[in-house]
Amino acid sequence: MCSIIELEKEVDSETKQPVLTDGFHLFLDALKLNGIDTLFGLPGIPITDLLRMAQAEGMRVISFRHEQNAGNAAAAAGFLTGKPGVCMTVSAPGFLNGLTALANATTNCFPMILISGSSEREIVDLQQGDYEEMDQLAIARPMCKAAFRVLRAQDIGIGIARAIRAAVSGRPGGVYLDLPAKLFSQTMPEEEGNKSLIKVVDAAPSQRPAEEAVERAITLLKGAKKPLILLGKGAAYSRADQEIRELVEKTGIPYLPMSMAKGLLPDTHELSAAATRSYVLQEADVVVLVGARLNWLLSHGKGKTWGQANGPKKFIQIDICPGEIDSNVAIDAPLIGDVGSCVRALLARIGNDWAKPSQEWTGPIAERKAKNLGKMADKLAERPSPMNFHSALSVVKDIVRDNPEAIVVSEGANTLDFARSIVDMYLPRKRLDVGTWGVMGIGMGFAVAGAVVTGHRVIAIEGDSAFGFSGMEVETICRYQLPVCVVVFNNNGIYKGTDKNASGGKDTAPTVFVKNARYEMMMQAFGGVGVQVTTTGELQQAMSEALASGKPTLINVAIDETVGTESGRITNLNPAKAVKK
Ligand code: FYN
Ligand code: ADP
Ligand code: MG
Repeated sequence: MCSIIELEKEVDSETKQPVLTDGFHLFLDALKLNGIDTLFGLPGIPITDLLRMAQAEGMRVISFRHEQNAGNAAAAAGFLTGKPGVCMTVSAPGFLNGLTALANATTNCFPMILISGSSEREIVDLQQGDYEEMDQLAIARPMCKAAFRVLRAQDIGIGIARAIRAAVSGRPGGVYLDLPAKLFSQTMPEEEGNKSLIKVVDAAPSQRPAEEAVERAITLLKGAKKPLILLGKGAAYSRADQEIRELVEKTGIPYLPMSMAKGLLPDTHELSAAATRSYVLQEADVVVLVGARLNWLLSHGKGKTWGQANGPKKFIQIDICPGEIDSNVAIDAPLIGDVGSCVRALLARIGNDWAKPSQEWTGPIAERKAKNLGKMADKLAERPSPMNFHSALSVVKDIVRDNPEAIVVSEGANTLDFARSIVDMYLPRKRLDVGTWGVMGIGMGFAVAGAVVTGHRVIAIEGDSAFGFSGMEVETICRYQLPVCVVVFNNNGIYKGTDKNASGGKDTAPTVFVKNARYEMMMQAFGGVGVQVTTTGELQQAMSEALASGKPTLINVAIDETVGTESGRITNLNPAKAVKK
């Protein structure tokens, strides 16, 4: 608290009253003090005026049509910038709409802060039926990395500081900050209020691995005959791009990028083993996990994916989270720290005399890779009518090659899976997709964030079902005139468009949509460019024009409705029909 003398400095010359500040201003000042200049959200009680004031004070306020998309945008902004993305929602239903994005951010290790207005504690705790009454803090806590509530104006600074540090330190993740409506109108002397604000120092400190851990890893790697480096989205997020490239190229070890690590090295890199994924996972004897978890996407590190018949693998795991080690299988050489510090520590022990893997390992990889790339090239050259996923994606592949700076967003089943192996990425942190959960609905939120925080063009490669989850945000994209090109792979349904209602009834099958839906008219409805295409030539022209103009564009691509596979490449996750009746 400040002294009387100090207080006198703040006295208004006419009224002789202390100059006051309030919760609204303290909240915005705390965000700006910490370099947060963009808010993603949806106005409503009690945050409407707050968003107006934020905009009036020069912050970018991106207003959405559904809070889940605003939350996804904040999460993607966190991944792309390394600073926590901030999503603002109203209480109860708005908070709940943002919760899926908060949980998804936490699962993906993206730094994001969900800030929701809330009802008054004294009414909520007695369950007296307040407007949008909900104990939001209790509900959020299990879904995120940390959760706080601020009740007093003088605590706003510490609340924002704690939320920022929790979101980005260690393993990044989602944080919830609960602000009851009454907080914003609380006043306090301005100078005291300013002193209560905290500028966070070194929010995500580097964490160096222990010497003996580095030694252990180097010894294991030196003894490997068939080493493999596996890059995860944690490696992409770490921004240790040069170190990672040097590790691969100095050791000559083949690498496999998980989907959001694509582009850390160009997918065309000679040491990429992406086109021989099964072979290298089964045959490798020492696997270096770099910011990648041995979760379902990697068959939990066991079973036929890993060719157990060839004997147990040895794992070196670089991760900032100690609790991740041994989560699925024993890790022989854990390296706890941030990717940059860990890789630099390894590089310090890798001299120019490092023995690169022998031809016995790299030879079969190169052979299989050439064969698979050849088979893929043949498929991509086909021009069936109607188009299939391969022919349409061959066009997208070339457009992305010619626009390597563009952000690529991808969601769907077949659309997602085929795009992952067909559309090469050339630069880090340019691909945003369904991530660890495989969640649908991230598309337009991620696309808006990509355009807003990078200023680059965005290409959203969308299954028609996936697009449906967040499609209303095309209005948001048009409203802010964002350079987003949405490419909807329209095969009339989920997986395909030919399922039949087994009862013979008049309802369509659960996976089937309106035939030849005119998605492009949604973009036209809001002043954007909408195009329906039925050939690769038309698709190529529409995408080229969209990338050149930067106008919000939706291209509705007619895809053969018979060609999809149930759940794309994870059809095995569907439970077997046990009893045939
Ligand atoms: C990869 N491949 C290629 C290429 N790239 N062949 C030729 N050229 C290129 N460029 C080969 C690769 O070696 C594999 O063949 C195959 O193509 C598939 O590669 P992919 O996609 O990398 O590997 P795979 O087996 O699908 O990976 C498993 C997975 C992945 C679970 C990590 O399927 C995935 O990330 N799925 C996400 C699913 C999801 O979240 N869906 C959203 C909900 S869908 P082989 O080596 O012969 O195996 C709801 O229904
Ligand atoms: P992917 O699905 O692409 O393999 P995951 O999301 O499974 O990637 O794994 C990311 C891992 O990276 C998480 O275990 C997380 O703790 C870790 N991680 C995130 N950021 C960093 C960082 N800067 N340094 C080291 N590890 C990190
Ligand atoms: Mg579909």
